[in-house]
Amino acid sequence: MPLTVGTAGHIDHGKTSLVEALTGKNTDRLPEEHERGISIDLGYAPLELSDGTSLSVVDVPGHERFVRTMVAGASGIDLFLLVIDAGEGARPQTHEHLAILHLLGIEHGVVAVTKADAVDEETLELAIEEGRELVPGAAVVPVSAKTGAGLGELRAELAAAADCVPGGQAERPTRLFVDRVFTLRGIGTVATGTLWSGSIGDGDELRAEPGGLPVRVRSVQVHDRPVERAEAGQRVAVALPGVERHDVARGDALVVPGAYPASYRLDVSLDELEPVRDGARVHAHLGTADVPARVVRLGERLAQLRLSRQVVAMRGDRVILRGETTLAGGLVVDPAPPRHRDEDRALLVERGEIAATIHEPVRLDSLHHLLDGEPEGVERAGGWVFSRSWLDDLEQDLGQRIDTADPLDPGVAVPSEPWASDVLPLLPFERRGAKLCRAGATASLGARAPEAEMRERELADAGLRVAKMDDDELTRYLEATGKLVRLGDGHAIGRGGYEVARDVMLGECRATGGITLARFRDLLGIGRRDAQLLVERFDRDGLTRRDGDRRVLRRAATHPTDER
Ligand SMILES: Nc1nc2c(ncn2[C@@H]2O[C@H](COP(=O)(O)OP(=O)(O)OP(=O)(O)O)[C@@H](O)[C@H]2O)c(=O)[nH]1
Ligand SMILES: [Mg+2]
Repeated sequence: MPLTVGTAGHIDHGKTSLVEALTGKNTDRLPEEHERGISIDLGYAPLELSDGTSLSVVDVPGHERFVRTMVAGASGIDLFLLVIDAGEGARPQTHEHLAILHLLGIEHGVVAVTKADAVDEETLELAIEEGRELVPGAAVVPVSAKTGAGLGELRAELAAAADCVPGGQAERPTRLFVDRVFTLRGIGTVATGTLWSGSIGDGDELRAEPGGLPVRVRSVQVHDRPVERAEAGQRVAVALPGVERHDVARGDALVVPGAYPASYRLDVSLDELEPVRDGARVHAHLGTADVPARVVRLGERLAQLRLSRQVVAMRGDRVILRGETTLAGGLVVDPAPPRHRDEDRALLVERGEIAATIHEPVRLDSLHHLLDGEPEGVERAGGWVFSRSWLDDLEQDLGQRIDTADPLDPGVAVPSEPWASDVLPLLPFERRGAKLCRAGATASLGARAPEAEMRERELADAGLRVAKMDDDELTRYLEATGKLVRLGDGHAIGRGGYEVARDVMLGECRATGGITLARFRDLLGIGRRDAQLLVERFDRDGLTRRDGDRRVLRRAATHPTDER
């Protein structure tokens, strides 16, 4: 099983020299690194051990300004190689790096007390003792990169530590956190990174998340050597044909489509080095991503991280929170939680009681990162899951609103939520256009029936005369039951009157090609305002349109069978 080992330790303590002594490769490749004699960016080298263990070494910078780079390098490693200068002993970044390793859950590794050639026996003993106290449980090996002393023992201890690392990453879906992107002539964009899980090979169709950019993988290399497929734990370079250099960046992840959610929020269980207050603004490091974030405390131990960019996480991932210094680690409990400040929910999710967190509908496919298969004890409709009690509440609430709705116009607006079309058929209501009613409900007038009848008679008696309607409820009822036709400005006309007026208009238009307002008024013997209201209604009904001072028929109304 290929594994990645990451260096750690204070600036100038000899990390890069030790990696070179072990692997033969100088991992400082930037000119500035050579000029200043310090590491600035991450360096990589392969290390084959005599027992066949193949390790990828990630060399990290020790400078306090580059701790965030160290975090990017240390995320995803399996083993640590903590380097302590025999003459100097542990210094600030020795402690900070060690704390970060702890927060990342990296338990196995070796301590190298280096530059052994440069100190006397007693000083060396003191440094070894300090190493043992600092990292109980790890082998502490005195070495010299200069003379090569101790390197054999260091290799053996690395092999022994590698044996303790649990496997299992190979079975998970592919996820490669990108740490470098560059362009090679003739090849195009190349991305490198450590393969966290799964495998990657020529022709694989992946997504660069969080952007969701589809990519097709070409020519996979492990430490500059072409391979057919690379496995979890390996240091990988892949060509991405057709992808622009700036479409992918450090912090992105190449993943199997749909296997990991991209999310602006993470629910985490915190391990604090310093108290992290509610609302604190921090940098959240996950994989090679480094994202400004706000901490929303959910209680003693749990928090929701609100991120300024999406990240691609899964349950069990480790996050490092930093301000000026390293503040805390977080174990991801929910990689794509809803926006909430609900400790109970987070506690349930942490315990794996996912079904208990489901009330209103959530998409089933949004849960697959929290559990295998389907949650038990919840209702399902289409792609949605929700609780029985939520559905009962919905039925009750809609029922109540329908019952108190206007009896003349029964029903309530159909809920517009995305689940509506899947969930509403489960309820005993009837959908009529944009309304939801009790099955079989019709408009009824109740106690106002005599009043409505009287109004209806008045309108019928009025014939072609337009009436002002001042009772909105009655008007709507009479309209809904086909007794009147509404005109503009709060006016209406009885259905019979409307039909006579319309027929007169249609007859004239068909005979002469159009009708003026004056002609229409004269033919009906009504006032100018009433005539005006009527022709406006004809316009609205799509029967007529204006043409100079006349109304002419719209095409749909020119044929007699179109009359309604
Ligand atoms: N005498 C002696 N000097 C060493 C040994 N290892 C490293 N050095 C010297 O220590 C200095 C720092 O070594 P580096 O390997 O660059 O240290 P580093 O930990 O990688 O430093 P950063 O990456 O900047 O944190 C260099 O001048 C090395 O020559 C050693 O085993 N013996
Ligand atoms: Mg270095």
